[in-house]
Amino acid sequence: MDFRHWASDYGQKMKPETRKFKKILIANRGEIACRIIWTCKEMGIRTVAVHSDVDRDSLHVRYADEAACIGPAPSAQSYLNIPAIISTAEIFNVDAIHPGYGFLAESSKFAEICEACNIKFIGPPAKMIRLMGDKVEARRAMTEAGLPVLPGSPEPITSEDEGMRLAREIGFPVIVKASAGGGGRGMRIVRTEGELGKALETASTEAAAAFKDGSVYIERYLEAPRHIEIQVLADEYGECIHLGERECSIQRRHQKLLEEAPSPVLSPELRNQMGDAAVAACKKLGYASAGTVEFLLDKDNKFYFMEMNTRIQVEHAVTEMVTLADIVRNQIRIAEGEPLGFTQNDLLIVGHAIECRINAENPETFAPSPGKITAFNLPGGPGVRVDTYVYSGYSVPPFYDSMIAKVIVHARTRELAIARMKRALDAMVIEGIKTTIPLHLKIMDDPKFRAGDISTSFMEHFLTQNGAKVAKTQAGVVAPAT
Ligand code: MV4
Repeated sequence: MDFRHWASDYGQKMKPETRKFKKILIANRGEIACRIIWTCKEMGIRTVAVHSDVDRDSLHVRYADEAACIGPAPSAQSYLNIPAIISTAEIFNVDAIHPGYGFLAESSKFAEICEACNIKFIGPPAKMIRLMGDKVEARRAMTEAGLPVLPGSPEPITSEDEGMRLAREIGFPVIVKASAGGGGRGMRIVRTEGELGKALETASTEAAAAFKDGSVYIERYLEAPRHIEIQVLADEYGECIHLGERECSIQRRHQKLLEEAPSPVLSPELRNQMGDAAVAACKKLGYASAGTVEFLLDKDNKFYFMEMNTRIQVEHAVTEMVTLADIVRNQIRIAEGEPLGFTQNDLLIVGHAIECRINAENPETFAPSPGKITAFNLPGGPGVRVDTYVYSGYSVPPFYDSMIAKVIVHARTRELAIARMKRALDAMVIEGIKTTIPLHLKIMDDPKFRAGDISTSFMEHFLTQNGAKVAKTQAGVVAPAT
């Protein structure tokens, strides 16, 4: 038997009673808080949930061994409230904090405060978070570390003249991006020279308002690329491996709707090339923990570094399905100071996984649809995983991200995974609120999706063809809340 793909069990060798971490605080809510607690339980680690006033009835609070209310509903006063979270960690005497995604997950300041308080931050070193948070610096560091990047400005733009000179050199179309940005905020696509001045100004104003940093830079704009990201795991001793890629091109206004692994278009050679490049760069930089290197892939299958995410991501589950690795377990083990314990050759990618994000939203207008869930049924059966924090009778609060569940399927081939997703979504019942389940069912039947013919423009075309009642926007103009 070939057990290579059970590489994720290397962390199991350490008995719970000899683990470094006895208790972890989860500084998050929703499905990811539940997901982290599930792994902690399997590792024999006690858990402390924190929650806002309106999250008392969330499943993460029930799953945890202990729980504390850290503030009122607005996240600025609860899930982003560093003093409340740190004092809870002190009172409950935890060894480490897992930040999940969003909220404080990519706050270098929070990571630093944790370390200063002798609480291990389950994530990369604070300086890595800071480096990757500055997109101009990240571009420079990754270029030096050997990753291909699109032609662009090596520094933030300081004047329109300088911007024009650079843009002419790069060649139109170009894209103006916020140095402190990411996720699409403070971005402008510029197709002609005449548009550049205004784009620099509006992008900078938007960035200053969103990030308190108005600096912007310019890059060559790729038309309808694929968004492909490489999951990496690195330990604190310089070992690093990749877990293959995720295809994340299907998104609307920079919110991903569904993700899959592997990408329908990557050859094994290109996967190795992108994976090895990501790993080499992480090793050079001294990265540690789980991380994701995001690339844009053009029509000629050339790839370019875009950003690096220093957190666990929503879509990590598709990678877990095709590798059998538990990424949260590995994050925790690495933070405990354990060596990775397995090599690239110990990892296999088996079959195909698809994840559909189920949001409490009107599937035609994408308007939020919070409220009470009056009937609830989850799909099961072979190859189906559901990560959720809601249940029958639960009231989805209006204050946070609208994602209430993730349905992840795994099957031998992409075609079988699509069939499996359809039957899973068909069996899923959520009444009392509107959800994006009907939208996902339509995508599963879309000929282009079924052919794997997708790019970051897929949803615009899909929504136009399906007569969606949503306002169209220039890609890159409107951005989500998180
Ligand atoms: C780009 C691009 C094309 N060319 N950069 C969007 C989010 C932010 N992280 C960067 N983004 C893009 N950067 C260059 N040089 C296209 C996008 C983009 C995009 C990227 C990934 C997934 C969806 C997207 C939707 C629109 C634009």
